[in-house]
Amino acid sequence: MRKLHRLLLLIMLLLPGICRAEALLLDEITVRGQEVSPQQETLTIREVRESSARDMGEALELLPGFTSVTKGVIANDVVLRGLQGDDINVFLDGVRLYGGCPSRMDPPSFHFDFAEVDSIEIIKGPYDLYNAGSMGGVVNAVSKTPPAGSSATLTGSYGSYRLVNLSASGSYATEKSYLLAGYAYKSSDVTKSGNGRLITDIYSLTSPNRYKPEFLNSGAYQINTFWTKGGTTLGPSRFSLNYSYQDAEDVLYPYLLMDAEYDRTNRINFTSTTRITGSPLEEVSFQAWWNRVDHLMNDRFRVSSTPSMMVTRALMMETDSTTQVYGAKLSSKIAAGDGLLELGIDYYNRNWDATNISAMWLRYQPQPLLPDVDVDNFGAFSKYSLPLGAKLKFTAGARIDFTAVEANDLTAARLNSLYQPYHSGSLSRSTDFTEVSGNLQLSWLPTTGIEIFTGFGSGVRTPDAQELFIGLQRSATSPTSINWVGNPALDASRNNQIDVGLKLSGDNYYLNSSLYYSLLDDFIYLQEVADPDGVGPLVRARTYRNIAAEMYGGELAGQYALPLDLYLRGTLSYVRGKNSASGSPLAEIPPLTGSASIRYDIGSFFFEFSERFAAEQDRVDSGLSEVKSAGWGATDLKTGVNWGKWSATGGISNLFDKQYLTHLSYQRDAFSSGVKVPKPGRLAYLTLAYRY
Ligand SMILES: [Cu+2]
Repeated sequence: MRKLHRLLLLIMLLLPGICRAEALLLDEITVRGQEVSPQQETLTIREVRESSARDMGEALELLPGFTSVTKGVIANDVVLRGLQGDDINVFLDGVRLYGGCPSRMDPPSFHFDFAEVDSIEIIKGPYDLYNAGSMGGVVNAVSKTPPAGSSATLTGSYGSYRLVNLSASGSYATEKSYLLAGYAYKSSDVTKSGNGRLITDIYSLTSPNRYKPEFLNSGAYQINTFWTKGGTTLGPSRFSLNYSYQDAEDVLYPYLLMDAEYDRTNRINFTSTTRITGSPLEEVSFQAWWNRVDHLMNDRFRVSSTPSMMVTRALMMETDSTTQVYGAKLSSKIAAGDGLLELGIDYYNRNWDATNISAMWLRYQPQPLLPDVDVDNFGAFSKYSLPLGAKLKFTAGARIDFTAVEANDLTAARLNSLYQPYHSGSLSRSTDFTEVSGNLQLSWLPTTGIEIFTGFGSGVRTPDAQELFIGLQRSATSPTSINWVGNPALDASRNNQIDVGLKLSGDNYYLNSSLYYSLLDDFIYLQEVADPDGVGPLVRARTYRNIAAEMYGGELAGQYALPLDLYLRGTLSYVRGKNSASGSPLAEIPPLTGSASIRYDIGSFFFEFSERFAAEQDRVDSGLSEVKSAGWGATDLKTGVNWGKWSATGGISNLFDKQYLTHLSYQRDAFSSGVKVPKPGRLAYLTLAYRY
């Protein structure tokens, strides 16, 4: 397989090309400066392609307000303004998609490939009413729709540690119909961090979680993705249907106690849009989708799986997990007065089921880690946008959701013996929520090039299956043992947020600044609870509680075109979180983070020098044993050429081989080892692309 990949690369290298310059950057300045409102962002796939990002979590770090959680070489999880996991929605084409792993090995964005994606749209804050649960914002990747005629794209990257990214896609489109198909392969060996050590080599020589010597320097992931999409127009209606399959094999997660043996994902999405003329009802859209992820993780690569009196199989622990989501949405656009009214209803069901086996008490005890939990959500939304003259635009909307959750495989006996001792009040294996959310937004354009935005939003998200019903009982023999139990009595989290934004733009610059303040009611937060009776078989546990919290911060981003085809760009992000009851800092909050770059770009050639940096984070939650992290800075170089249908980009990230860690770690993991994974050291990469 690897030989074939090298051959493909070589063929692409040797084929000739033709020169043609494109002034992409000035266009981007115009789009960012004028077409996107201050609480929104877009990331073009060009920016992603130029970077060494392996996944969306890393790619989004190019935008202010975004950081990511690192657990290994790939599968970085998206964090927006300090909110992560279910506090934000991460979708592809509006499709709700979840990972199978209870430790977020495979966050939603892991399950599609960059090659499928055209752009990524972001709404920061509780201003998305189309979807349930966009409490902290929404990240929606938009897949490609092919241009007229036939087209094809081939890209190949090769880099340090045998990094390989290959993709091929082709499409054919007539005026009315189109069909596209694509395939992507990516793999890499384990990378080294700035101190020259493999990122798998972070454990002490006595830790049972350390990798067996033969797996320390092995493949870090191997991912194959296949997708196809077709569309047609019939009278006033447009239809599209998409199917994708992804297979990820042997993905290493040094941060956790286990690695993924496989993640297998199937996705189907159907959309239709009907335009109506001569009636106030202008457009009706319908979308229906289904997806499923099968995930298997175990400790086969770790010393903990070494045969012993207790370990009588090839592994000491394993989790087999499956998640499935299906849903539908009906929405409409109606001309109402001088404004536009959008009305819609939607439904989704998510099932999540995971079984853990661990060698305990001299046998392999299966446990319903996620006891076949069904979440059913019914929602209705409305949004009204009204231009008030040429300079003011007012938008208001509301959403109501009814959510029912049931843990089908949680027996009364297990609920009483494992969950109840850690909680007061009588627990049940089902719960439901009725929640209203809404927002008001006003944007004012006093003069060309100035936009002022202000918004107030109240967004909600319901607790997920894991926060409500995870159940993991560990052996009471070790003093460090800790159980994980959900809290079936959790309330939904609510984010009441005020935003103010200012955007300045001209022909050759834009500057976007935003400030926000959030009051979080019933914010779902981790809590450590003591051993309920001080004796076995139960030990202390981690569970979830609703707390009152507040967060505030801001972002600054700008780009400026200098003479001589030089461009300056910079970003700065800050967020501060506080547990209102205890007064202590919230855990997992990124420090002050930023970037600065200078780029020479004439369309056919570019060269960029950039610096990414983060301050020290000393605001930590010591109650969760969170530790401070040091500040850091890393330098990246990128260059590229375009010859018409051909382009080549390459770069070196972390040029000076700095050893650094990002502050975030996903403490909400039942299987986190407590040891952080450093970011990669120096990495070189080269990407060739051919498009026609
Ligand atoms: Cu997993």
